[in-house]
Amino acid sequence: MEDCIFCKIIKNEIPSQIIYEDENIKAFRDIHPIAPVHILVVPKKHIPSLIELTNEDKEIIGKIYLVINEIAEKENIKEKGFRVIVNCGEDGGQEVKHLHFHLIGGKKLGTKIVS
Ligand code: DGP
Repeated sequence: MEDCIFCKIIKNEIPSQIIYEDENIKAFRDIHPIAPVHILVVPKKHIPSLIELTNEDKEIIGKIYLVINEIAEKENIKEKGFRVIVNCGEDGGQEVKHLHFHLIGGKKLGTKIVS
């Protein structure tokens, strides 16, 4: 999608620190990290948000979780643990309207995930 910042990152029109890439998925470091490891994992297909998933996206969402595990291992946070967050819509705090999974770790995270 033309105006989507993550679509531009996917097409390498905007630079990013790429962590993982395959035919359908890209992962890159968040520009405003909230922890030592803060990586965004995104489908290359422009899906605006979680609520716009369709049946045809089932496979890619499953693959995204496997990729998250792979990245967690490479980033050495698999053993100690990490958090995966999907913000959805205005109340959910979603700023970028392209479905993305925050992979956050590398420090002890608070137990309160709602603020
Ligand atoms: P959310 O609030 O869930 O929509 O999170 C969007 C995240 O995207 C936010 O943590 C900052 C990150 N972000 C926004 N623009 C860019 C960018 O141009 N490059 C990178 N690497 N991350 C970005």
